[in-house]
Amino acid sequence: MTGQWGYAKNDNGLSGVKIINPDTSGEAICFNRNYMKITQVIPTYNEAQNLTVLVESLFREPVENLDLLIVDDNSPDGTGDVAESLADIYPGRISVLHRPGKEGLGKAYIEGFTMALESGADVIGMMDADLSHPPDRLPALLSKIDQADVVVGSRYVPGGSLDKNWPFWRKGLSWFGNTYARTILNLPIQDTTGGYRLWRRSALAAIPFAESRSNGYVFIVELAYMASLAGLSFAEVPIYFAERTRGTSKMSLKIQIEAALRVWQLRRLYSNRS
Ligand SMILES: Nc1nc2c(ncn2[C@@H]2O[C@H](COP(=O)(O)OP(=O)(O)OP(=O)(O)O)[C@@H](O)[C@H]2O)c(=O)[nH]1
Ligand SMILES: [Mg+2]
Repeated sequence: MTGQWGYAKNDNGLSGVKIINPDTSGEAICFNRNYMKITQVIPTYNEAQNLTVLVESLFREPVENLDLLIVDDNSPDGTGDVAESLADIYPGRISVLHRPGKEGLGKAYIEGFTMALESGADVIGMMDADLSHPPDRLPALLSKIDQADVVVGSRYVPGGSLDKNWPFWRKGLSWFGNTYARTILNLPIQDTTGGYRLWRRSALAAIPFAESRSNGYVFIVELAYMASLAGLSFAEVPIYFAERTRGTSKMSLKIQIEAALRVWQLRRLYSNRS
């Protein structure tokens, strides 16, 4: 690199290196992924058996400047303590947000996103802690962040798929829930319910995520809806979604009914605003 250089941010809020070339007295800003600070927000509730493997897998990936923000809702199985031990093992790379009790995925993400933005992250990620979202796809997701505001790890684009051991009816149910949300809200992505996503800082800051009152995974749908209404751009990267092998699912009939009804509510809510 010749000439003077220093850190800079482009219009999208992505950090890069600004090179001032004395020969041409021009400026070139090359935005290099190596200079972006990436904060992956990971909500946990009873994920003590999964968290260590997840963290080790993420840090094995060739992603510079990756740090993790674990948002634990006082899990009875001691996930919060596991998170603290991991923070000691990887100093400066893991923050842990301890919340007093289980309040749902939406509230955990709202607090996590707020903290990640305050800490100056350039890219803010979201993913489940149960290893359903493959850590080794993080570099592929990141490779698209200079092309789109939001990058979605997708089960429903060519190359993406659901757990090969799921019975036909379960795959059908997942496909139905996904298509239902996409059709009713007219979303421009194939995977509307999957929570493995990366956001440019400017994109997350542009949507009113903290106003969401969605609780279960419909929060994920609401975020996509907010992004779509805000005119943000999306890219989808195929992922294989594996069933959790350890710990128990937090999915319940109540959460599924909330999702089904809430999608219609969202449409009414946001059409009244515009
Ligand atoms: N902090 C926090 N995390 C939660 C809460 N509920 C779920 N999670 C976490 O959110 C992620 C996704 O969880 P769910 O959407 O409930 O899905 P799941 O339990 O994995 O269910 P399936 O994978 O569909 O079987 C996991 O990392 C959970 O530990 C909550 O109330 N608070
Ligand atoms: Mg899961």
